[in-house]
Amino acid sequence: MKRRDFLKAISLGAASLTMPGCAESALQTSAPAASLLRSKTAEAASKKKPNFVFIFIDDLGWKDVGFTGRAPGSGGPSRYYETPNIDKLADQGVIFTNAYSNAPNCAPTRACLISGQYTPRHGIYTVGTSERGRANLRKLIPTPNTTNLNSKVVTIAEALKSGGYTSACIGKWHLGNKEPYRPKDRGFDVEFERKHAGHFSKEGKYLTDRLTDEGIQFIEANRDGPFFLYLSHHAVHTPIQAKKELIEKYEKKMPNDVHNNPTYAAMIESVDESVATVMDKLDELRLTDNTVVFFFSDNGGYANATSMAPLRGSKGMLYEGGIRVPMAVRWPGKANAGSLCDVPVIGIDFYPTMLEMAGVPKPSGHILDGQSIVGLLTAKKSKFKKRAIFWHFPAYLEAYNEKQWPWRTTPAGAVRQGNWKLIEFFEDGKLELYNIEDDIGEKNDLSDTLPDKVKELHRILVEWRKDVGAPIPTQKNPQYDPKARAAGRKNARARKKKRN
Ligand SMILES: [Ca+2]
Repeated sequence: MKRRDFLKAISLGAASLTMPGCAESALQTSAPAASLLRSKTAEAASKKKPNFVFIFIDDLGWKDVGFTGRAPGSGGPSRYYETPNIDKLADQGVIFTNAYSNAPNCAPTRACLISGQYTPRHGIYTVGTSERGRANLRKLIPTPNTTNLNSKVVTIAEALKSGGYTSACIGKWHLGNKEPYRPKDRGFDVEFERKHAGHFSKEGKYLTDRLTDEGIQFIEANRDGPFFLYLSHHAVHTPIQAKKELIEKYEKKMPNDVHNNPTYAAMIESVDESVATVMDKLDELRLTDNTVVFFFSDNGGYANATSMAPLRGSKGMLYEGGIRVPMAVRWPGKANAGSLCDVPVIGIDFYPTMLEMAGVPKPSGHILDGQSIVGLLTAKKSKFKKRAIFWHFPAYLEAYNEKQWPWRTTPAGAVRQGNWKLIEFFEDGKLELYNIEDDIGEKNDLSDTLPDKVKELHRILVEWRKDVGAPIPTQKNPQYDPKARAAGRKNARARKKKRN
């Protein structure tokens, strides 16, 4: 790390730059975090069921916030985006440097989070149809997709309700908008969703601010708790739209080769302001000590607006840029504030985590595929069992720029165990192997040099697919035309040359 980046990272807080491991590796905490940790009210609050505020950002890339710049190999925080309030929140909790969404796009990640189950259990593999892109470029017939979360699934809101919680879904749901699939049909007492396209209402109100207002109202109304606020922002998803005054601020700022879109930077700053507003409200109502705050994104960033560098790829891919996301958890008096955790965790872990924190039993007959991360938060790391984590994406996602052409992904699956990651592409059975710790950018495919490791990981992946009943597309698509693929590539190259 360059000295300039090192100093900048240090100035952001007291968290470790290179410390591996979890809560037990915490360094000296920053003053506000330490005061939270020692707070007497926190001790009193620990006897009550905690409130949950889950701040969920749509398409927020791994390097779109400052705090992920503390992860080893990240190259430091963005020099363009500004997220002081999100970084402050992260410093008061545990930063997870290897946190993953369950899928590289919106709906499946949300279905996994709300159900606590991997995608094959509920069948929500992608957004809309799995047959995206041009038919004559698809070699296989992909697995059909489901768009509504099955009513038999016990949602996290339903499980918490049995423990006396009041819940709100504010913002994006994406798991069915008709009865019986709406949030209020699925255990949420309060729901609020925008009634307009884009990020501005007819009256000019910015959506991030509107959702924040609704979240604040819910907190105020339920201050006696326990409550679960699922604050699911539409930012920073397309359309890239932001408040004029913030765009102007970033237009005056020096861009760099990876982050340079003033409107996108302004969208991120509005999210940062939202986080500040919610944290201030918790302080004002004296709820901070008894409220667990989660910060998470549903998939990697949109390649035409941001960059996850040094990670490879972007939203829609099983490379790290598509699935590794910013994550922090603040749990005053319990979580080891100011620490980094490098143990891989994934979206399905939130459900069992919240149940453990709340002392609410697991719903009977409902399979939970994740593992509670309470042990990782509280320095009882031995409580956390080593395991592999998996992705199953038997669908096509079309490219949205020429660099990706023709696909962001073809049907694929992946497994991560320890530092190793294997990706399997179902069209041709291709296997790619990466050592994520040594090669965060997935530049060196080690599948030829380490065939035994490939075999070991592939066996784990195959066994997992059997366990969860994951279908693999094998049927050839009769519309597939290899010539169309070659011609399309040639045309794309020609267009690029003409532009240059
Ligand atoms: Ca998304």
